[in-house]
Amino acid sequence: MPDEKKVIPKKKQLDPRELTTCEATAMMLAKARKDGVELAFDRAQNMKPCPIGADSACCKHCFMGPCRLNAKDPYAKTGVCGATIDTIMSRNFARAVAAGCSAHTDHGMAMLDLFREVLEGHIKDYEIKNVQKLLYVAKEMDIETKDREIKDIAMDLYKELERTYTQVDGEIPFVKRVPEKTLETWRKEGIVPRGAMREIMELMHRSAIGVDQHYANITKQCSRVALADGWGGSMVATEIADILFGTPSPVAIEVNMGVLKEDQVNIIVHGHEPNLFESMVASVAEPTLIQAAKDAGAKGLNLVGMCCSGLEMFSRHGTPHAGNFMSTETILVTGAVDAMVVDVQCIKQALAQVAECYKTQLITTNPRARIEGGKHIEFHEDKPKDCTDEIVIQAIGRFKNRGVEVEIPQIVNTGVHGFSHEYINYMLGGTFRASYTPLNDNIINGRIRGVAGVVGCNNPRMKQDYVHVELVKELIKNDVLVVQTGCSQIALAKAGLTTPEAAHLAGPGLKEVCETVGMPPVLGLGACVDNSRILIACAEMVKTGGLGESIADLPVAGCAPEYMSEKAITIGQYFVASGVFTVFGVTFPITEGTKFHKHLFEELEDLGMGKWGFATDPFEIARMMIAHIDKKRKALGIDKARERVLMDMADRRDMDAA
Ligand code: BF8
Repeated sequence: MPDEKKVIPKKKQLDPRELTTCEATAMMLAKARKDGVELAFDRAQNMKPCPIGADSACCKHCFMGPCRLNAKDPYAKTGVCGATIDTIMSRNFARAVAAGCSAHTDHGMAMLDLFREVLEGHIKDYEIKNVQKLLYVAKEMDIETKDREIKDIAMDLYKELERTYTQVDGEIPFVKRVPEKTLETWRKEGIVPRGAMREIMELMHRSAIGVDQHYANITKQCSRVALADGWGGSMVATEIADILFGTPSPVAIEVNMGVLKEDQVNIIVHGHEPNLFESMVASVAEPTLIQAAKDAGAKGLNLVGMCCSGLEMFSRHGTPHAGNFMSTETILVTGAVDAMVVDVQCIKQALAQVAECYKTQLITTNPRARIEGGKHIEFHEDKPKDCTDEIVIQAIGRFKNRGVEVEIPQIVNTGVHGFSHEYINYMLGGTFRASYTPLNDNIINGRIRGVAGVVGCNNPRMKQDYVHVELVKELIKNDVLVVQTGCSQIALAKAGLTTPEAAHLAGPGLKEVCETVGMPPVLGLGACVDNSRILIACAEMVKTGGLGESIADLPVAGCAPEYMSEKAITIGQYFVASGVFTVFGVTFPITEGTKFHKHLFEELEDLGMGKWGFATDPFEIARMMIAHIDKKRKALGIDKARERVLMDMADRRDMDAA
């Protein structure tokens, strides 16, 4: 039983199976209720979203208000200053984009700081693991590599990439990767990012009272900030993590709560920065700590991940993964977690209280993110194991005196994840002719109808994982290859769709390609910052040829069907600005029938970019994405090829039947 003092009174409660399709989460939600412990699922039932905020019809950027407009009659009144509904909504949207970009770019800058400190010799526990990637990125950035020391090349790369953040004028370095025509559109629209700090600063300025009061102009700066994330901060985070820790390649992983072991010391790492997790890997391999665990009666140390840093770790090391965003509280209900270690982003504050109920220590490690009730053991990159060894010692102490009932749902699923864009290149093209040509050819000949990115969070306003899984099933059934990042891929891994065997659920064309190559129809590409890998894959598809001249020409679409974070809004905006039709589920912070709505959902496409879409039903989302892919196929003149392939397939079926 949990600590009696922390028992929370019961309120309105829906059946767990109405709230999640994850069986382990449902089991632990039921247990939490039995134990009288309230979770986010329950709080969401008992707190309706603010209806004015949900329509983005409230302005609180000055203190003459907050001003409330009526979404049902949006132009009937304005704020005290005269701000219209369009100004108010675009300012609110801008602040979300700025916050999301700040999260990813601060993460990316932290990775770059680590890179510099390693190069300068101040940090000795990490090193450049992937010289090949370093040279590849350096060459792309026009850095001389011939006959030079690796360290000198790396330092030049550091200086070049630092511009992503600090540059006050010019264009961020990774625009070199953007297809020419896409870049032309950005230049025409004045949305090529200079440096992330400058762009975020300008957006915060422009969205303040009395500054930018034209929704279309505010949207331009939103795009500029969002692009500074996707082609800037996030891309740097991905590339530096690959250089320091290795580029992922496909690895079989175990996922779900059954990865916890009752007879071992279970340590969960949940967050976003891979350096903490990398050091945890070193600590749990420490013979003295393994012995200490055994002396405490445990069979060993069991390190597992959750959310995004977990995704980075299973992609690089095959570390087991316990679940996605809406399982981070429920996993504590197992009583089996001896330490939950967190760094930054997507850490629910309530974890501290739930952890306390089950006598688990919630350990914060990052100076940017402390939680009341959590124990803080600060992580310093120059002596990382001081922190992570101490965490292991604390976890062993808790194992010795668990003092709570342990109940682990015995559910383990497997998947194959870790598909970097480099690996897609190699996988389809082979060692000696690595290229995107086979992917493009299969799209042109219609075996693959198009590519969809299905990414992002869980949100307790939706049945956990349901939309992710049904949407992806529908897409692959229609020959759409799915690429994934973030919590979404854990939903699909739990549903068994990230294995090569899942090819039988795909349409005939995609199935044939998957079976020939031996790949799953759903490819996990890593954490949310690794959406940059999807951008690079799109750029490669354009450069390879045959599918148009800009990203906006590609038969691709994106979706975050259960999103909850501001980071997702930023990601959505950078995909839209890059040329991708992007559909969001759950809710969208906007009032329909307004000029700002028309701008985001229609007009951006006329400017040569992508556009936003919104739907909550997975089959409707799939319909919208497939219709868009077909529209692009038609514009490219390859819709006929697809019809021919389908006839071939029908012919083959007839032959088989004969
Ligand atoms: O960055 S998918 S819930 S964990 S925000 Fe968060 Fe959403 Fe998960 Fe990672 Ni991304």
